[in-house]
Amino acid sequence: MTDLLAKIRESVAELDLDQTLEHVREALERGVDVVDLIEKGLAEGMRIVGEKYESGEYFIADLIVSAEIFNKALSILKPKLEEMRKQVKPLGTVVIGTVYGDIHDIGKNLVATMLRISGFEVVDLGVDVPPEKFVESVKKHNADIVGISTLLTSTMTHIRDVVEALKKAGLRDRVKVIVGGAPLTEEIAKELGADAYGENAVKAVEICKKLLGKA
Ligand code: B12
Repeated sequence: MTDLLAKIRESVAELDLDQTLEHVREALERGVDVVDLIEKGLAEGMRIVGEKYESGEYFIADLIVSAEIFNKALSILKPKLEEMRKQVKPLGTVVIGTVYGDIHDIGKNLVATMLRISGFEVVDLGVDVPPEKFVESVKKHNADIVGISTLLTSTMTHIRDVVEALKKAGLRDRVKVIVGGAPLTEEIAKELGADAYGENAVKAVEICKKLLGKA
C-alpha cells in the first residue's frame, strides 16, 4: 500500500498523467484509504512539483499540467467520495473560498472535499473571492464557519479584510474563521484575525469539528 502511494506521488511529481490515473485506479481497487491516497499520494506529489518549480526544474506550464493531473485523478475518486458523504451525519455549514488576488484552488478544493465527506455542508465560492462575497454567503447560508485559502504571500493579508468585513456586518461573533495555505502559520493566522489555522485537509476537518464542539 505504501508502495502504491509512493508511485502515485512520483507519477504526479513526474507529470505523468497516464501512470497517475493507473495507480489511482489500482489503489481504489485494492481498497487503499481514500484520505491517504489524496493526502499522502496526490497532494504530496504536488508538493514535490512545487519544489521542482522553486529549484528551476519546472516552469509555469508544468504547474498547469500538474493541476490538470491532480483534478483528473480526483475525478476518479468522486463516486467513492460521494458514497462516503452519504454515510455521515450533518455537522454544520462552511463557506469556503480562495481570497481575492489569488487563483490557486487545488488545496481549497481538497479541504472542501474532505469537509463534505466528513458531514459538513460546504458552500464553495471559488477563487479570487472579495470580502463582501464571503459576507453575503455567510448571511445567505447561515454559515457556522468561514474557510479562507491563500497560497501567495502577497495575498495573505487579504484575510484580514475578510475578517474586518465580517465584523462590520456584525457576523464575526457568529462564525468561526479557519485559514490555510502554504505561506501561513498558526501565528500569522492569529495575527490576521482568524480563529484557527489548518495545515492540511485532514487537520482542517479536525479543527472545524473542534470549533463547533463536535470533535
Ligand atoms: C499548482 C500551482 C499553481 C497553479 C495553480 C492551479 C490551481 N488550479 O490551483 C498555477 C499555474 C495557476 C499557479 C499560478 C501562480 N503561482 Co503557483 N503554485 C502552484 C504550486 C506548484 C502547487 C500548489 C498546490 O496546488 N499544492 C497542492 C495542494 C494540495 O496543497 P496546498 O495548496 O498547500 O493546500 C493544502 C494546505 O495548504 C491546506 N490548505 C489550503 N487551503 C486551505 C484553506 C483552509 C481553510 C484550510 C484550513 C487549509 C487549507 O490544505 C491543503 C490540502 O492539504 C505551488 C507550490 C507549493 N509548494 O505550494 C505554487 C506557488 C503557490 N505559486 C506561486 C506563484 C508565485 C504563482 C504565480 C504568482 C506565478 C506567476 N508568476 O504567475 C501565479 C499566481 C497567480 C494568482 N494570482 O494566483 C508561489 C507562491 C510564492 C509566495 N509565497 O507567494 C508558489 C509557492 C511556487 C513558488 N515556490 O514560487 N500556481
